[in-house]
Amino acid sequence: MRPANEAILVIDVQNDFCPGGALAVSGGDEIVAPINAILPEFPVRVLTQDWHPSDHLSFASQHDAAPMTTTEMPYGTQVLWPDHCIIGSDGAAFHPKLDTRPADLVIRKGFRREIDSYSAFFENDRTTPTGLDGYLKNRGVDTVTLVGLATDFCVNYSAVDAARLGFKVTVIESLCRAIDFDGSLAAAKAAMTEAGVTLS
Ligand code: VGL
Ligand code: ZN
Repeated sequence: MRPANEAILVIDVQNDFCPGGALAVSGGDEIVAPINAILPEFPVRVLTQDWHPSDHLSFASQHDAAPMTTTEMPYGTQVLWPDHCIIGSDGAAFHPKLDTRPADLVIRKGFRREIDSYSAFFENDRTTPTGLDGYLKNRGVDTVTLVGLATDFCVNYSAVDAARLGFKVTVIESLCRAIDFDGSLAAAKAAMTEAGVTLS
């Protein structure tokens, strides 16, 4: 068991991000078994779940636009995604093989129509908090390890925010998979490194 100040954050290991899902990440299901294996090593365990209303403004369908194009939102440029992780749907459920029983907390994010939320800590305006920072600090956590989907979006944003909030941050790359669209993986790795995140 790791020391009491360490948490694992398992980001968005959900059906829609796994093969066959609405926003499938190649190899997304390969990380499930090894995540199950390391989860019990951490004294604090948090799972996140992307959780959107069916008319969420990150969906291309709401803009009559093609998926994977971009639009300008009040908080900046937003990638327009296929409809995914709709509240209560099978696609939004955790991968059936993910062992969710050891989790202490499930953080849902992206539930406000007007704003996307890649990060487990802040919505995409980078200021509206999810509450996770307070939860972790209240539990005495100062060190976090991130795994999950997708490396270049939700893992990246969560890791960079965690570093910005003063946590010591490691991303285990072998327990993540990327969307890797339009150079996003290389950009994400550069952003994480720049923020002081350890890529292991
Ligand atoms: C994610 C795109 C849209 C992710 C979530 O979990 O990385 N990516 N919503
Ligand atoms: Zn989403």
